[in-house]
Amino acid sequence: MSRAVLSLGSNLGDRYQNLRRAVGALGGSVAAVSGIYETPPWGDADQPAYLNAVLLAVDPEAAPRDWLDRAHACEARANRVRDPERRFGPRTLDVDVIAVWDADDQPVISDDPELTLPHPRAHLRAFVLRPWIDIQPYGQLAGHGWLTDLLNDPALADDLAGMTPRPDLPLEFVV
Ligand code: PH2
Ligand code: MG
Ligand code: MG
Repeated sequence: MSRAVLSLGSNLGDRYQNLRRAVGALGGSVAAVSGIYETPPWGDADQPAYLNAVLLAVDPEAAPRDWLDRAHACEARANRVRDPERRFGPRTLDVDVIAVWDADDQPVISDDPELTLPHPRAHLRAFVLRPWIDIQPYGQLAGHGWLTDLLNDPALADDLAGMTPRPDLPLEFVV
């Protein structure tokens, strides 16, 4: 058994369609999806606004590495376009593995550079934490604590204030 929190982001092309396709590609493993938020670009200001969402996926068979492979497969299906020169630059679809729990419900901790768990910048990113708390109100980020506390950090206040919920763009009815 393995559970994963994945974050979805898009700021190129049909952003909503790109997120819907990602949820569709993950299929039956998707257990919960957040709302979509329109978010100002983080890390590299010179790019369009993102649509972001977070989902919880469950699969009794999946090893941590399988979640990364599935994330990459989603990106490939969305014909991911991205400038390799810009680390935090624009992209059609980004699917990041934020956190994974093992069969005993323990958080997986890993410093593997290809799949660092939990995601090393998740605690800094309102565009991850805010949608995540939609689906796990009592969620914790291993090594950093409760999502509620992280979201109350004044360092995130501006980013949170800049986010707009997009209830006009539902994700939960994707088939
Ligand atoms: N992803 C990035 C860089 N910056 N900013 C926002 N708001 N949302 C993202 O998903 C995002 C970003 C690269 O992964
Ligand atoms: Mg990313
Ligand atoms: Mg990524």
